[in-house]
Amino acid sequence: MTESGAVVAVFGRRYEVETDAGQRLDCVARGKKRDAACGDRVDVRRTGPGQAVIEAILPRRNFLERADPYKRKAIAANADQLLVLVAADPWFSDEFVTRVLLLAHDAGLEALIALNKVDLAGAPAARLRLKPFENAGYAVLEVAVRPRDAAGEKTAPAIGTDRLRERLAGRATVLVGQSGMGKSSLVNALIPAAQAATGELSQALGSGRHTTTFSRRYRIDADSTLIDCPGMQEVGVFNLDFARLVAGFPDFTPFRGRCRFADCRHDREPGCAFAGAAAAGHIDARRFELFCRLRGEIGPAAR
Ligand SMILES: Nc1nc2c(ncn2[C@@H]2O[C@H](COP(=O)(O)OP(=O)(O)O)[C@@H](O)[C@H]2O)c(=O)[nH]1
Ligand SMILES: [Mg+2]
Ligand SMILES: [Zn+2]
Repeated sequence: MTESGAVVAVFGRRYEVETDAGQRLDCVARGKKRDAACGDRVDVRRTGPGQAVIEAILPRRNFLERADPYKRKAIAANADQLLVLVAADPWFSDEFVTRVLLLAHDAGLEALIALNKVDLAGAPAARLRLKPFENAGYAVLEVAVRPRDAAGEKTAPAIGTDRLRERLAGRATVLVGQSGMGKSSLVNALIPAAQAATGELSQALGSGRHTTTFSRRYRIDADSTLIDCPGMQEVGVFNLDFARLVAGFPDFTPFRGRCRFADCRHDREPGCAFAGAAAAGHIDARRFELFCRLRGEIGPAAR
């Protein structure tokens, strides 16, 4: 007998499935079913008390994944949007942000950026670093999910979380960010029962070093979920091809089809409209630089 449910956590090769009857099962998967991701609808068959095997992954509305030349890695399935968390401190990588936004676009997810820790002195520099993304049309929300008070000790009330909650309401959101940006703190602010291990805690437990793939879907309310993907450091885009890479830079759209050569790779060819637009400041120079870097990394996209 099989039962249906949803994958609510992935730890390496173990999957936690919540059945439609509300039971949590510890599951394993074989073959193709190993790329089950948080948010997947699955059929499971029980093998013992609280244990089951994933028999089938049901058709997906969408699938967010990353890839390097050797391996594709599932991130989440059936989500509505992606939330990239960056922070005023430590310094975030705009390349990381560019990569995840690209993957989200390719998977058909909406995307938004949240700048956390705006209580810290690094906020103005971080804002400046996000300008190209705002200009490209991405929404940027400012938050401080776990601000320090003046003494730098006790935690002060969170800032901006109400607006963020509005953006998450009624939707399935994938949360990504480099480590230290405040993902666990955000999860704890939105879902008090979550008790995700934050920086200090995971350091205290000495777990800062181990890098088991791990993602978990949290329920904010009856129709809003948040999928936390803490272990994501490298974001390969090898699963994209050239056309999909170009499509993933919405701010370049006005210049598409305007290059001298129809098959322009936007790589120093004469009459390249992208390069021209970047030189003239119509396209952000940094965005174009990152585009050029990623162009060297995409694969043949055999799907
Ligand atoms: N000042 C300040 N610190 C924060 C804020 N949010 C999180 N932090 C701190 O940033 C560190 C990393 O947070 P954590 O949630 O573990 O980040 P994660 O690695 O993305 O899960 C912790 O020491 C948090 O207390 C904030 O809004 N303001
Ligand atoms: Mg964390
Ligand atoms: Zn071109």
